[in-house]
Parts: sequence; C-alpha cells; structure tokens
Amino acid sequence: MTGVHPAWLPAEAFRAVNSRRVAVHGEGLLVDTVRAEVAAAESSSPELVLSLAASPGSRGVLGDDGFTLERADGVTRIVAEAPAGLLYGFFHVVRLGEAAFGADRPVEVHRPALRRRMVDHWDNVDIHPIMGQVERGYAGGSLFWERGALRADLSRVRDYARLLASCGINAVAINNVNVHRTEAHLLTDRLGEVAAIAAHLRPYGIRTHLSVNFASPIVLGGLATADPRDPAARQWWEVTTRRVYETIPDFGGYVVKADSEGQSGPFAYGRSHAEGANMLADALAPHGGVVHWRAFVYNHRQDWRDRSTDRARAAYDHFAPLDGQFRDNAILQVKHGPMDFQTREPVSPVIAAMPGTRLAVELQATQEYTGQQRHVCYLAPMWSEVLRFQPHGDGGPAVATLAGSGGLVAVSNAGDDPFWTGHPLAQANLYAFGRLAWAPDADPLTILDEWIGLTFPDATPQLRQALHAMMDDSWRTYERYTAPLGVGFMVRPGRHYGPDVDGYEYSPWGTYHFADRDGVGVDRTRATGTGYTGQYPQPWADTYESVDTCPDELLLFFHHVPYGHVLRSGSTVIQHIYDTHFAGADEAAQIRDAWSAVGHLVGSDVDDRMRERLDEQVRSAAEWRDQINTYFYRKSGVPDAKGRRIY
Ligand code: GCV
Repeated sequence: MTGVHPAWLPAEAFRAVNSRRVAVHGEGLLVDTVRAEVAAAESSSPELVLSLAASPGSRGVLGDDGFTLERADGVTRIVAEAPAGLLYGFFHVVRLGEAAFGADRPVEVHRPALRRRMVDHWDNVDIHPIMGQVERGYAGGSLFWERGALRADLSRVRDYARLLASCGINAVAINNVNVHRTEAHLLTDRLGEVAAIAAHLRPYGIRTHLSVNFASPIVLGGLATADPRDPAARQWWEVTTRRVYETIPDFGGYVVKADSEGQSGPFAYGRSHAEGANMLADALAPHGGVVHWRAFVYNHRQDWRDRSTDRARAAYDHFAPLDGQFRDNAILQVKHGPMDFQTREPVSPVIAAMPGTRLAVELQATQEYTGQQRHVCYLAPMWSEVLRFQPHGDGGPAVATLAGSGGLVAVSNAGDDPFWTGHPLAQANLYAFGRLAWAPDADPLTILDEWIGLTFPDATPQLRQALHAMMDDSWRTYERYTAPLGVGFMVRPGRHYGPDVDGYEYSPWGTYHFADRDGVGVDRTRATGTGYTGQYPQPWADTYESVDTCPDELLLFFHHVPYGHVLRSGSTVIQHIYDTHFAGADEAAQIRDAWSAVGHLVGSDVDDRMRERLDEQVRSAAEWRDQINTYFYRKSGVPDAKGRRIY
C-alpha cells in the first residue's frame, strides 16, 4: 500500500481495539475477516467479545446486518445473528475507540434503516475518448481496470471494500451505467473479471452488481431483437443470468440505464419500462437477485424554443403511471432531484408517486456539479435534508422511509488516486453516505466529527476545529457562489466545471434559466407554467405553486420572477445574487485561510494536495462570483446596493 493514503482507517484508528484482549466466536468468511482485523490471539479472559448468536439460522430482531453492544463487568460484547452484523459491530467498536471500554453500557440495538447501501461506479474498462476512464470521475482511474484489462493486483480493491464496510456499505455496482461496447462483455465472456472483483469485495460483506446494456441479447447474443416480449430475448437473459450465478453465487443483480442519453431500452419496441425491467427481474428472481432500473429517462434532444417540454417532469411522466406494475425484485432507482444532481433541487416527485413499487434513491458522491473534488463541498447536510424530507407533509413518511425497501445509492467518488477521492476532504462524503444509509436521521456534523476522528486519530482540537470550520457549511458556501436560488446548471457544457451562464441556454439538454432583462427562473407552476408543481402531493403542490410560500432557495426552480422580486428573506432577487456571490467567494478564501493555519499538523503529502485544491477553489469561486454578478448586472442594469466591484 505504499504511496496510498489509508483514508479513514489508519492503524492508529485501531489503537483502542488492538490494545485489548479479544475473543471472536463464530464461523464463516466474514467472521474470519473480523478475526483477521482484530489480529489478536484468542484470549480466555477477553475485554472484547464478538459473537454470533447461538442459532444464526433464526434471524430475529437484528436481521442480517444488526448487532447489539453491551458493556458489563469489564467486558464489551458485540452479538450478531449473522456474520455481517458481527463485522458492522466490530467497526462500531473501532469508531467508539476508548469509549467502548469505559463505563458500563446497557444493551444497545443497532440496525440499518436501509437494507441495501450501495455505491455505483461509473467506471469503464477502456478510456473513453471524451469522459476518460471513470465517467464524471475526479479521482484518477478505475480501482478495478487499467489499460483495458482487469488490474493484476486487486489488493487495493480489498482495502476499498474494508473502507466501505466500515461505514456500512454492502453493495457495489462496478461499472458505468453507460455501458459501452467493451464493458457490455463483462456480462458474458469477461465475467471472470467480475468474479475476481467480487472475490475481493465478498470478505467485507459487499455484493457485486453489474450495469448491463438493455440491448445485450443483440450486442452479445447475436439475436435480432431485445424486445421484452420476445421469447428468445427473454430466454437469453435467463440463460445468461444463470451462468452469472454459477460463476458468482452471491451476485447482487443488474443496474440498467435504458432509453436515456442514447442508451437502448424498451421504447424501441413500443414496450413500457415496467416490461423492460420485469424481463430482467424474472431472469434474476430464481437466484435472489434484483434489478436496479433507473428512472433517469428524459428527452435530451429538446428544442429550447419549445416551452412546453420540461425535463424536470420527465421521470414522473414516464414512471408514475407504471406504479404497481414492477416485480418485487425490480427496484426503481430515482435521482434525488428531478433534474441532475444540482447543488440545490427539490426532492423528486417520483418518490411520492410510487407506493406500489420498491424505490431506491440515488445521490451523487462524485462531485460532478459540486466542484469536482477540487472544491471543499461536504454533501451530507444536503443529503440529510433530502432523506428527512416528507413528501406528503408533516407526519408523513420521510424519503428515507420510502426508500427503505429499495435502498440508498451513491455514485462513487473514489478512484486510483493516492488519496482515494482527489480532494482528501471528499473522502468524508463517501463515509457520510454510508453512515446516512445506515441511520438517515444521524446528524451530518456528528458524522463529520466521527470521520475526522477516524481519519486523523491524533488530531489536536485546533485541527478538528479548523476542519469543521472548513467543511460544516461548505455545501452552502458552494451554493452561494454558483447558480442562484435553485435555478441550476450555469456550468460549462460537457465538462460541468466552472461558470458559463448561458452555456446550456440554447442547447438541447433541457436545462434553461430563461434570464432576460426583466427577470430569471423557470415557471413550473400549474397556473402559467409547465405544470410540474402538480406532480407533488399536498402540501408541496401548493407550497411550490405560490411565490409567497415557495422556499427562497428553490424560488427560481419553480418561478420566473422579476429582479426586484422581494424574497422571504427581505432581499430582492438581484441583491441576493450579488450578496451571496460576494459572500461565497469570501468564504472560499476563509476556507483556505483556515487550512493554512493547521496544514503543518498533517503529513506534507496531504498538506500539499490540500493547498493545491484550495488555491483552485479560491480562484474558481472568484470566477463564478464575477461572471454571475456581471451577467446579471448587464442583463438587469440594477447596480449593487453596496457599490462593490462588478465588471
Ligand atoms: C453516467 C448526467 C451525467 C452523465 C451520467 C448521467 C446519468 O447526465 O452528466 O455523465 O451518465 O447523468 O446519471 O446517467
């Protein structure tokens, strides 16, 4: 592991456990992993006992992943009903450190809120001419493939699995949802590579999933059609899937992006997405697998002159009518917002519209639209808002509950970079994702504190404080200097980094802000706009419909308003734009200052990487500030009330 930063599990993080006498009771692969982790000889007078309950066959309250923790008579005990629970219990003790060995503790029950906690890689085998090897990857190449082949040394995959398991992640989709020609073969003649990766993930309780091309029966099977009603196509999936399970008995299932951004799908045959998904679900069902079918389906060849088409509406329009038609092992995977992982979006209305369908909610840890792992942007506060949101209003189920049967998914932000995630602080997003998927009500700042403690076990109070000062509010800082009030995009087309206010304005992608000399924003009301607000149940349908009740931070997502419109905060829209952009760029500079006071407290490799990233963030934030402010000043002609410099 030379040259690779150990992320949040350096040897020092295990000090408290490693200095104790330990006993591990139970059998099986994951129990052996725990044994290897504690690296201690079995002791007859242990201070830490990790045991599988006497009859692991009968899973009771704890289920597959849960465990109990108790401390009495000088002994800390973890008990689980299944091996994965023991592993999660072990990492819980690591997180607690010395606190696990202090005062007595009555029995605590720990169980994950979401059953599947999954990371989706957008890794390609080959280097894609435009996207590189990892689509929207900002952390180097793939952890799995190198120069067109499976890596000869997969030991880093095992270390990765360990990191993931330590924060509760139990599923990984290893390849890009845009399944190109080479990658399609992972399903058949290159399946051995999938099996080899699975072998490195398995000891940490992680199941391997594969993104597959809907047209595989044609592309790989030589059939004339991939029509879900065609018996030969259906049989091809059955036979192929059986072979997958013969090779990888604990294979998790498929991930599918169909009829989206050029990927093939059931529309080609006039079939619904339920029919498409069910064909794959039927092939997987006898083996206990699931298909994650993505709801990210929209027209990416829109005409900007056409004001009746609204990309935000697309997922609901396609999928809500299909509720109840999906098989039990077909999970509809919905992006958390209706557009595409913008810094601020409302929660997708699809999540409330599918009571008869298993749902998974997809988040984006890779920072495609949030600074590409060059900017500090701790995303857990945003994710926490999403997970706690109640689509049916107060007292109704939260998003995390509605996704309970399907799971929570994050697009991965890790690669072969020595710091795993490009920006060393972006690791916190991966860690926080796992922790929120386990406990969606957990406080994001407490999770951050946990991550700091594990990553920098010897952190001084000064370092800890500086990291909080830099990260706690960094998502809102990023929001302040980029696209205002939920309007989204305004990024450079294709690359999605840096400002280009009109970059997408006349493009076919359906992402417009409609700024003119009088005002800005998208009218998505039922009264005068695209009708998107009507996709929400009450109270949100009305809350979003009215400019008087729409939350400020989403105003321009739902409404086109004049620059002089007074926000609920009391500021006008134009003044808000100026104020937040000056403030956001200043805050970026403060983030850099906070680091320069503590950088010497960590290794010089981390410090060097941090300084390079922070310089870029400060530069980029100033560029955003100046382009956005200048653009709106020139459009509106309204001067800044505080007389600051606008170009
Ligand atoms: C993998 C956005 C990204 C694409 C990504 C797509 C998706 O459009 O820019 O790179 O494709 O989302 O989620 O499928």
